[in-house]
Amino acid sequence: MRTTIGHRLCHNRRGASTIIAIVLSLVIIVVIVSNVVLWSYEMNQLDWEKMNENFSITEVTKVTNSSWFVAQSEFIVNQGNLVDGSFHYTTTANDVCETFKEDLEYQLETLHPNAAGQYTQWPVEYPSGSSHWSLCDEDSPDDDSTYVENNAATTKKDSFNLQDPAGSGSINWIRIYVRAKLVASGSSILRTFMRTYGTDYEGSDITLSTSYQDNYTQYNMNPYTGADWTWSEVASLEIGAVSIKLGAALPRMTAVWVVVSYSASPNYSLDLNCPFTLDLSTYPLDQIQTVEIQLRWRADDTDENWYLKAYDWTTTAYSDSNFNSTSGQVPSSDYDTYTVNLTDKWQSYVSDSGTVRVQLHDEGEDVNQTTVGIDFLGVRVRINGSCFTFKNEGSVTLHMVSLWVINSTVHRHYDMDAIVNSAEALSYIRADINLTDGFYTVKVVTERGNKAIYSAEV
Ligand SMILES: [Ca+2]
Ligand SMILES: [Ca+2]
Ligand SMILES: [Ca+2]
Ligand SMILES: [Ca+2]
Repeated sequence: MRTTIGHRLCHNRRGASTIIAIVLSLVIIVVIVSNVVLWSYEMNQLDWEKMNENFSITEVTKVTNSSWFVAQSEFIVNQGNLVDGSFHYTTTANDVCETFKEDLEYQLETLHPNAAGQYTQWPVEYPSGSSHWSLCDEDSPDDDSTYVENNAATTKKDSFNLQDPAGSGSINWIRIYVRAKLVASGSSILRTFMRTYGTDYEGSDITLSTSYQDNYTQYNMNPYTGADWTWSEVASLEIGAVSIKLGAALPRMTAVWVVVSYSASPNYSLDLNCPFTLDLSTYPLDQIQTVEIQLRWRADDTDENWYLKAYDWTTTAYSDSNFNSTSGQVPSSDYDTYTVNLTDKWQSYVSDSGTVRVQLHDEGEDVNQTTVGIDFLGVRVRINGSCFTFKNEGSVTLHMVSLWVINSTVHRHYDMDAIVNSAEALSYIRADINLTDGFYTVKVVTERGNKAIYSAEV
Protein backbone atom coordinates (compact mmCIF):
# COMPACT_ATOMS: atom_id res chain seq x y z
CA MET A 1 0.00 0.00 0.00
CA ARG A 2 2.72 2.46 1.12
CA THR A 3 4.79 1.47 -1.94
CA THR A 4 1.84 2.15 -4.28
CA ILE A 5 1.27 5.62 -2.77
CA GLY A 6 5.00 6.38 -3.07
CA HIS A 7 4.92 5.40 -6.78
CA ARG A 8 1.87 7.53 -7.39
CA LEU A 9 3.48 10.58 -5.71
CA CYS A 10 6.62 10.10 -7.78
CA HIS A 11 4.54 9.73 -10.96
CA ASN A 12 2.56 12.91 -10.11
CA ARG A 13 5.79 14.90 -9.52
CA ARG A 14 7.18 13.81 -12.90
CA GLY A 15 3.85 14.78 -14.53
CA ALA A 16 3.90 18.23 -12.89
CA SER A 17 7.42 19.07 -14.10
CA THR A 18 6.44 18.04 -17.64
CA ILE A 19 3.49 20.46 -17.49
CA ILE A 20 5.75 23.28 -16.15
CA ALA A 21 8.20 22.70 -18.99
CA ILE A 22 5.42 22.87 -21.57
CA VAL A 23 3.95 26.02 -20.04
CA LEU A 24 7.38 27.70 -19.94
CA SER A 25 8.00 26.76 -23.57
CA LEU A 26 4.62 28.20 -24.52
CA VAL A 27 5.41 31.43 -22.64
CA ILE A 28 8.75 31.75 -24.44
CA ILE A 29 7.10 31.10 -27.81
CA VAL A 30 4.39 33.67 -27.07
CA VAL A 31 7.00 36.26 -26.04
CA ILE A 32 9.05 35.65 -29.19
CA VAL A 33 6.03 35.72 -31.46
CA SER A 34 4.60 38.85 -29.86
CA ASN A 35 7.97 40.61 -30.14
CA VAL A 36 8.21 39.65 -33.78
CA VAL A 37 4.65 40.87 -34.35
CA LEU A 38 5.35 44.11 -32.41
CA TRP A 39 8.63 44.70 -34.25
CA SER A 40 6.99 44.09 -37.56
CA TYR A 41 4.12 46.37 -36.54
CA GLU A 42 6.59 49.07 -35.51
CA MET A 43 8.42 48.63 -38.77
CA ASN A 44 5.14 48.95 -40.60
CA GLN A 45 4.27 51.98 -38.46
CA LEU A 46 7.61 53.63 -39.33
CA ASP A 47 7.15 52.77 -42.98
CA TRP A 48 3.62 54.12 -42.84
CA GLU A 49 4.79 57.36 -41.20
CA LYS A 50 7.64 57.70 -43.65
CA MET A 51 5.26 57.17 -46.56
CA ASN A 52 2.92 59.80 -45.18
CA GLU A 53 5.50 62.57 -44.95
CA ASN A 54 4.66 65.11 -47.60
CA PHE A 55 6.39 68.45 -47.54
CA SER A 56 8.11 71.04 -49.64
CA ILE A 57 10.42 74.03 -49.44
CA THR A 58 8.23 76.85 -50.69
CA GLU A 59 10.59 79.79 -50.37
CA VAL A 60 14.18 80.68 -49.61
CA THR A 61 15.05 84.33 -49.02
CA LYS A 62 17.86 86.45 -47.70
CA VAL A 63 17.11 87.87 -44.24
CA THR A 64 18.69 91.10 -43.09
CA ASN A 65 16.97 91.62 -39.74
CA SER A 66 15.11 89.81 -37.00
CA SER A 67 11.55 90.64 -36.09
CA TRP A 68 11.15 93.25 -33.34
CA PHE A 69 11.72 92.22 -29.75
CA VAL A 70 9.29 94.17 -27.59
CA ALA A 71 8.75 94.90 -23.90
CA GLN A 72 7.91 91.92 -21.70
CA SER A 73 7.51 93.90 -18.48
CA GLU A 74 6.42 97.34 -17.31
CA PHE A 75 8.70 100.31 -17.91
CA ILE A 76 10.73 101.54 -14.96
CA VAL A 77 10.04 105.25 -14.51
CA ASN A 78 12.96 106.86 -12.69
CA GLN A 79 11.65 110.38 -13.15
CA GLY A 80 8.09 111.28 -14.10
CA ASN A 81 4.87 109.31 -13.95
CA LEU A 82 2.94 106.63 -15.82
CA VAL A 83 -0.36 108.28 -16.76
CA ASP A 84 -2.26 105.67 -18.75
CA GLY A 85 -1.93 102.25 -20.33
CA SER A 86 0.57 99.45 -19.93
CA PHE A 87 3.68 98.17 -21.67
CA HIS A 88 1.41 95.92 -23.80
CA TYR A 89 0.37 99.09 -25.66
CA THR A 90 3.98 99.60 -26.79
CA THR A 91 4.35 96.20 -28.46
CA THR A 92 2.36 97.05 -31.62
CA ALA A 93 2.36 100.16 -33.82
CA ASN A 94 -1.39 100.77 -33.84
CA ASP A 95 -1.91 104.36 -32.57
CA VAL A 96 -2.65 102.99 -29.08
CA CYS A 97 -0.15 104.44 -26.60
CA GLU A 98 1.16 103.97 -23.15
CA THR A 99 1.31 107.51 -21.78
CA PHE A 100 3.90 109.05 -19.49
CA LYS A 101 4.23 112.56 -18.10
CA GLU A 102 7.16 114.61 -16.96
CA ASP A 103 7.25 115.37 -13.25
CA LEU A 104 9.07 117.90 -11.10
CA GLU A 105 12.63 116.90 -10.39
CA TYR A 106 13.35 117.30 -6.68
CA GLN A 107 16.53 118.33 -4.95
CA LEU A 108 17.47 117.39 -1.41
CA GLU A 109 18.78 119.61 1.38
CA THR A 110 20.07 118.21 4.66
CA LEU A 111 19.94 120.29 7.86
CA HIS A 112 21.69 119.50 11.14
CA PRO A 113 21.10 120.73 14.73
CA ASN A 114 22.89 123.96 15.67
CA ALA A 115 21.35 124.93 19.07
CA ALA A 116 19.35 123.57 21.99
CA GLY A 117 15.59 123.36 21.56
CA GLN A 118 12.62 123.09 23.89
CA TYR A 119 13.67 119.84 25.59
CA THR A 120 16.96 118.52 27.03
CA GLN A 121 15.71 115.54 29.03
CA TRP A 122 17.87 112.55 28.04
CA PRO A 123 19.78 111.96 31.32
CA VAL A 124 23.21 110.96 29.98
CA GLU A 125 25.54 112.65 27.52
CA TYR A 126 28.99 111.68 26.28
CA PRO A 127 31.38 113.42 26.55
CA SER A 128 29.86 114.45 29.88
CA GLY A 129 28.96 118.12 30.20
CA SER A 130 28.56 118.75 26.44
CA SER A 131 25.40 120.39 25.13
CA HIS A 132 23.20 117.66 23.73
CA TRP A 133 22.67 119.19 20.29
CA SER A 134 26.45 119.29 19.76
CA LEU A 135 26.64 115.51 20.25
CA CYS A 136 24.04 114.87 17.54
CA ASP A 137 24.94 117.47 14.89
CA GLU A 138 27.70 115.83 12.88
CA ASP A 139 27.37 115.36 9.13
CA SER A 140 28.84 111.85 9.11
CA PRO A 141 27.56 110.26 12.32
CA ASP A 142 30.38 109.45 14.75
CA ASP A 143 28.47 106.67 16.55
CA ASP A 144 30.00 105.96 20.00
CA SER A 145 32.32 109.00 19.91
CA THR A 146 29.56 111.46 20.89
CA TYR A 147 26.00 110.64 21.94
CA VAL A 148 23.10 111.09 24.34
CA GLU A 149 21.68 108.16 26.27
CA ASN A 150 18.52 107.44 28.26
CA ASN A 151 18.96 105.41 31.48
CA ALA A 152 15.53 106.38 32.84
CA ALA A 153 12.41 104.21 32.73
CA THR A 154 10.27 107.27 31.93
CA THR A 155 9.67 109.21 28.72
CA LYS A 156 12.54 111.60 27.88
CA LYS A 157 12.68 114.12 25.02
CA ASP A 158 15.60 115.92 23.41
CA SER A 159 14.91 118.50 20.73
CA PHE A 160 17.25 120.79 18.81
CA ASN A 161 17.06 123.86 16.64
CA LEU A 162 18.24 123.56 13.05
CA GLN A 163 20.55 125.33 10.65
CA ASP A 164 18.75 127.77 8.35
CA PRO A 165 17.75 126.17 5.05
CA ALA A 166 19.18 127.54 1.80
CA GLY A 167 16.65 125.96 -0.60
CA SER A 168 13.73 127.66 -2.28
CA GLY A 169 10.65 126.66 -4.24
CA SER A 170 8.00 124.07 -3.37
CA ILE A 171 8.67 121.49 -0.66
CA ASN A 172 7.76 117.91 -1.51
CA TRP A 173 8.36 116.32 1.89
CA ILE A 174 10.62 116.46 4.94
CA ARG A 175 12.16 113.49 6.77
CA ILE A 176 13.29 113.47 10.40
CA TYR A 177 16.25 111.07 10.66
CA VAL A 178 17.52 109.49 13.90
CA ARG A 179 20.61 107.32 14.18
CA ALA A 180 20.46 105.25 17.37
CA LYS A 181 20.97 101.83 18.94
CA LEU A 182 20.39 99.95 22.21
CA VAL A 183 23.42 99.34 24.46
CA ALA A 184 22.02 95.87 25.31
CA SER A 185 19.38 93.66 23.73
CA GLY A 186 15.84 94.57 24.65
CA SER A 187 12.74 96.43 23.55
CA SER A 188 13.22 100.00 24.77
CA ILE A 189 11.17 102.55 22.88
CA LEU A 190 12.47 105.28 20.57
CA ARG A 191 10.52 107.65 18.33
CA THR A 192 11.47 110.57 16.12
CA PHE A 193 10.39 113.91 17.52
CA MET A 194 9.47 117.20 15.87
CA ARG A 195 8.10 120.51 17.15
CA THR A 196 6.37 123.03 14.88
CA TYR A 197 4.09 125.96 15.86
CA GLY A 198 4.80 125.07 19.53
CA THR A 199 3.23 121.63 19.07
CA ASP A 200 5.03 118.29 19.62
CA TYR A 201 4.79 115.43 17.11
CA GLU A 202 6.22 111.93 17.52
CA GLY A 203 6.79 109.20 14.96
CA SER A 204 5.82 105.59 15.53
CA ASP A 205 7.87 103.19 17.70
CA ILE A 206 11.20 102.28 16.12
CA THR A 207 12.58 98.78 16.65
CA LEU A 208 16.23 99.23 17.59
CA SER A 209 19.02 96.68 17.73
CA THR A 210 22.43 96.77 19.37
CA SER A 211 23.92 98.15 16.11
CA TYR A 212 23.45 101.73 14.97
CA GLN A 213 20.86 102.24 12.27
CA ASP A 214 19.23 105.21 10.54
CA ASN A 215 15.45 105.55 10.87
CA TYR A 216 13.21 108.30 9.61
CA THR A 217 9.68 109.64 9.73
CA GLN A 218 8.41 111.40 6.59
CA TYR A 219 5.94 114.29 6.65
CA ASN A 220 4.51 115.23 3.24
CA MET A 221 2.58 118.09 4.85
CA ASN A 222 3.07 120.13 7.97
CA PRO A 223 0.76 118.21 10.38
CA TYR A 224 -0.11 121.48 12.20
CA THR A 225 -1.38 123.34 9.11
CA GLY A 226 -2.32 120.32 6.96
CA ALA A 227 -0.67 122.17 4.06
CA ASP A 228 2.64 121.96 2.20
CA TRP A 229 5.68 122.83 4.29
CA THR A 230 7.02 126.37 3.99
CA TRP A 231 10.68 127.33 4.27
CA SER A 232 10.00 129.49 7.35
CA GLU A 233 8.39 126.47 9.04
CA VAL A 234 11.50 124.43 8.24
CA ALA A 235 13.72 127.24 9.57
CA SER A 236 11.89 127.28 12.93
CA LEU A 237 11.51 123.49 13.20
CA GLU A 238 12.91 121.57 16.17
CA ILE A 239 13.84 117.91 15.75
CA GLY A 240 15.06 115.19 18.10
CA ALA A 241 13.90 111.95 19.68
CA VAL A 242 11.74 110.57 22.47
CA SER A 243 12.73 107.42 24.35
CA ILE A 244 11.76 105.18 27.24
CA LYS A 245 14.31 102.73 28.64
CA LEU A 246 13.06 99.21 29.36
CA GLY A 247 15.31 96.87 31.40
CA ALA A 248 19.03 97.13 30.63
CA ALA A 249 18.51 98.22 26.98
CA LEU A 250 19.55 101.88 27.23
CA PRO A 251 18.70 103.81 24.01
CA ARG A 252 21.74 105.70 22.68
CA MET A 253 21.40 108.38 19.97
CA THR A 254 24.40 109.74 18.07
CA ALA A 255 22.83 111.94 15.39
CA VAL A 256 19.59 113.53 14.18
CA TRP A 257 19.04 115.49 10.98
CA VAL A 258 16.37 116.62 8.54
CA VAL A 259 16.23 116.03 4.79
CA VAL A 260 14.04 118.39 2.76
CA SER A 261 12.90 117.34 -0.74
CA TYR A 262 12.04 120.37 -2.85
CA SER A 263 11.99 121.79 -6.33
CA ALA A 264 13.43 125.26 -6.77
CA SER A 265 11.50 126.07 -9.95
CA PRO A 266 9.26 124.24 -12.40
CA ASN A 267 11.76 121.72 -13.72
CA TYR A 268 9.86 118.95 -15.41
CA SER A 269 11.69 115.85 -16.51
CA LEU A 270 11.05 112.25 -17.60
CA ASP A 271 13.36 109.28 -17.59
CA LEU A 272 12.20 105.72 -18.21
CA ASN A 273 13.75 102.44 -19.27
CA CYS A 274 12.84 98.87 -20.09
CA PRO A 275 14.73 95.63 -20.86
CA PHE A 276 14.37 93.91 -24.25
CA THR A 277 15.57 90.33 -24.71
CA LEU A 278 17.04 89.17 -28.02
CA ASP A 279 16.47 85.54 -29.03
CA LEU A 280 20.10 84.42 -29.07
CA SER A 281 19.21 80.85 -30.05
CA THR A 282 17.98 82.13 -33.44
CA TYR A 283 20.36 85.11 -33.63
CA PRO A 284 23.63 84.07 -31.96
CA LEU A 285 25.86 86.93 -30.79
CA ASP A 286 28.57 85.99 -33.31
CA GLN A 287 26.10 86.43 -36.22
CA ILE A 288 24.73 89.86 -35.23
CA GLN A 289 25.84 92.74 -37.49
CA THR A 290 24.25 95.50 -35.41
CA VAL A 291 21.25 96.30 -33.23
CA GLU A 292 18.42 98.76 -34.00
CA ILE A 293 16.07 100.51 -31.60
CA GLN A 294 12.84 101.97 -32.92
CA LEU A 295 10.34 104.23 -31.17
CA ARG A 296 6.97 105.33 -32.57
CA TRP A 297 5.69 108.15 -30.42
CA ARG A 298 4.16 111.57 -30.02
CA ALA A 299 4.17 114.36 -27.42
CA ASP A 300 1.94 117.28 -26.53
CA ASP A 301 4.69 119.90 -26.95
CA THR A 302 7.74 120.36 -29.13
CA ASP A 303 9.71 122.35 -26.57
CA GLU A 304 12.59 120.01 -26.07
CA ASN A 305 14.64 117.25 -27.60
CA TRP A 306 14.32 113.64 -26.48
CA TYR A 307 16.89 110.85 -26.57
CA LEU A 308 17.00 107.09 -26.95
CA LYS A 309 19.94 105.50 -25.17
CA ALA A 310 20.96 101.99 -24.15
CA TYR A 311 22.61 100.57 -21.09
CA ASP A 312 26.33 100.00 -21.62
CA TRP A 313 27.10 96.80 -19.70
CA THR A 314 30.81 97.69 -19.60
CA THR A 315 30.57 101.20 -18.18
CA THR A 316 27.30 100.36 -16.33
CA ALA A 317 25.61 103.57 -17.49
CA TYR A 318 23.10 104.57 -20.17
CA SER A 319 24.77 106.04 -23.23
CA ASP A 320 24.38 106.73 -26.94
CA SER A 321 28.09 106.70 -27.59
CA ASN A 322 28.82 105.15 -31.01
CA PHE A 323 25.15 105.18 -32.03
CA ASN A 324 24.69 106.22 -35.67
CA SER A 325 22.81 109.27 -34.36
CA THR A 326 23.18 111.01 -31.01
CA SER A 327 21.18 114.14 -31.82
CA GLY A 328 17.87 112.90 -30.39
CA GLN A 329 14.49 113.85 -31.82
CA VAL A 330 12.04 116.67 -31.27
CA PRO A 331 8.61 115.03 -31.02
CA SER A 332 5.45 116.24 -32.67
CA SER A 333 1.77 115.86 -31.86
CA ASP A 334 1.46 113.42 -34.78
CA TYR A 335 3.12 110.04 -34.60
CA ASP A 336 6.77 110.03 -35.54
CA THR A 337 9.27 107.24 -35.82
CA TYR A 338 12.67 107.62 -34.20
CA THR A 339 15.19 104.91 -35.07
CA VAL A 340 18.80 104.52 -34.02
CA ASN A 341 21.29 101.77 -34.71
CA LEU A 342 24.19 100.86 -32.53
CA THR A 343 26.68 100.52 -35.41
CA ASP A 344 29.40 97.89 -35.14
CA LYS A 345 29.90 98.91 -31.49
CA TRP A 346 26.62 97.22 -30.47
CA GLN A 347 28.39 94.58 -28.34
CA SER A 348 28.75 96.77 -25.25
CA TYR A 349 24.97 97.33 -25.24
CA VAL A 350 23.96 93.63 -25.37
CA SER A 351 24.45 91.43 -22.30
CA ASP A 352 25.70 87.85 -22.63
CA SER A 353 22.12 86.66 -22.21
CA GLY A 354 20.86 89.01 -24.96
CA THR A 355 19.35 91.81 -22.84
CA VAL A 356 19.29 95.35 -24.24
CA ARG A 357 18.06 97.98 -21.77
CA VAL A 358 16.60 100.97 -23.60
CA GLN A 359 16.17 104.39 -22.04
CA LEU A 360 14.04 107.31 -23.21
CA HIS A 361 14.64 110.65 -21.54
CA ASP A 362 13.99 114.33 -22.10
CA GLU A 363 16.61 116.97 -22.78
CA GLY A 364 16.44 118.35 -19.25
CA GLU A 365 14.48 120.29 -16.71
CA ASP A 366 12.01 122.69 -18.30
CA VAL A 367 8.86 124.62 -17.42
CA ASN A 368 6.44 122.69 -19.63
CA GLN A 369 5.17 119.43 -18.21
CA THR A 370 5.27 117.25 -21.33
CA THR A 371 3.07 114.20 -21.87
CA VAL A 372 4.59 111.52 -24.09
CA GLY A 373 2.72 108.67 -25.78
CA ILE A 374 4.70 105.57 -26.75
CA ASP A 375 2.88 103.64 -29.47
CA PHE A 376 5.72 101.24 -30.19
CA LEU A 377 9.19 100.56 -28.85
CA GLY A 378 11.24 97.62 -30.09
CA VAL A 379 14.74 96.30 -30.58
CA ARG A 380 15.91 94.11 -33.45
CA VAL A 381 19.16 92.73 -34.77
CA ARG A 382 20.60 93.14 -38.26
CA ILE A 383 21.97 89.91 -39.70
CA ASN A 384 23.22 88.45 -42.93
CA GLY A 385 21.11 85.32 -42.89
CA SER A 386 18.50 83.25 -44.68
CA CYS A 387 14.91 82.22 -44.20
CA PHE A 388 13.67 78.82 -45.40
CA THR A 389 9.92 78.28 -45.55
CA PHE A 390 8.78 74.67 -45.19
CA LYS A 391 5.24 73.53 -45.81
CA ASN A 392 4.01 70.28 -44.27
CA GLU A 393 1.24 68.96 -46.51
CA GLY A 394 1.22 65.47 -45.00
CA SER A 395 -0.62 63.93 -42.07
CA VAL A 396 2.36 63.42 -39.73
CA THR A 397 4.55 65.87 -37.83
CA LEU A 398 7.93 66.51 -39.44
CA HIS A 399 11.25 66.67 -37.67
CA MET A 400 13.80 68.33 -39.96
CA VAL A 401 17.34 67.33 -39.07
CA SER A 402 19.62 68.25 -41.99
CA LEU A 403 19.97 71.09 -44.44
CA TRP A 404 22.24 71.39 -47.45
CA VAL A 405 22.98 74.53 -49.40
CA ILE A 406 24.64 73.86 -52.74
CA ASN A 407 25.82 76.31 -55.37
CA SER A 408 28.53 76.28 -57.99
CA THR A 409 31.28 76.74 -55.42
CA VAL A 410 29.89 75.62 -52.08
CA HIS A 411 28.34 72.35 -50.93
CA ARG A 412 27.57 72.84 -47.26
CA HIS A 413 25.72 70.74 -44.74
CA TYR A 414 24.05 72.22 -41.64
CA ASP A 415 22.52 70.34 -38.73
CA MET A 416 19.05 71.52 -37.93
CA ASP A 417 16.34 70.74 -35.43
CA ALA A 418 12.95 72.02 -36.47
CA ILE A 419 9.43 70.64 -36.04
CA VAL A 420 6.64 71.35 -38.53
CA ASN A 421 3.16 70.21 -37.57
CA SER A 422 0.83 68.62 -40.06
CA ALA A 423 -0.77 71.16 -42.45
CA GLU A 424 1.39 73.98 -41.10
CA ALA A 425 4.23 76.07 -42.53
CA LEU A 426 7.42 77.10 -40.81
CA SER A 427 9.67 80.07 -41.55
CA TYR A 428 13.04 78.81 -40.41
CA ILE A 429 15.64 81.56 -39.95
CA ARG A 430 19.37 80.85 -39.97
CA ALA A 431 21.58 83.79 -39.11
CA ASP A 432 24.64 81.69 -39.98
CA ILE A 433 23.63 80.85 -43.58
CA ASN A 434 24.48 83.68 -45.95
CA LEU A 435 23.17 83.04 -49.48
CA THR A 436 25.50 84.45 -52.09
CA ASP A 437 24.03 85.73 -55.34
CA GLY A 438 23.53 83.18 -58.09
CA PHE A 439 21.95 79.83 -58.67
CA TYR A 440 21.70 77.46 -55.74
CA THR A 441 19.92 74.36 -54.48
CA VAL A 442 18.60 73.78 -50.97
CA LYS A 443 17.88 70.29 -49.65
CA VAL A 444 16.20 69.43 -46.36
CA VAL A 445 16.03 65.95 -44.79
CA THR A 446 13.66 64.68 -42.10
CA GLU A 447 14.51 62.31 -39.29
CA ARG A 448 12.55 59.57 -41.14
CA GLY A 449 14.79 60.08 -44.15
CA ASN A 450 12.55 61.92 -46.62
CA LYS A 451 13.88 64.97 -48.42
CA ALA A 452 12.68 68.03 -50.27
CA ILE A 453 14.67 70.03 -52.77
CA TYR A 454 14.37 73.65 -53.88
CA SER A 455 16.35 75.42 -56.56
CA ALA A 456 16.33 79.07 -57.46
CA GLU A 457 18.42 82.08 -58.20
CA VAL A 458 19.01 84.71 -55.55
CA1 LIG B 1 27.28 111.92 17.68
CA1 LIG C 1 11.92 118.28 -19.56
CA1 LIG D 1 8.89 119.46 -21.00
CA1 LIG E 1 0.62 100.66 -29.68
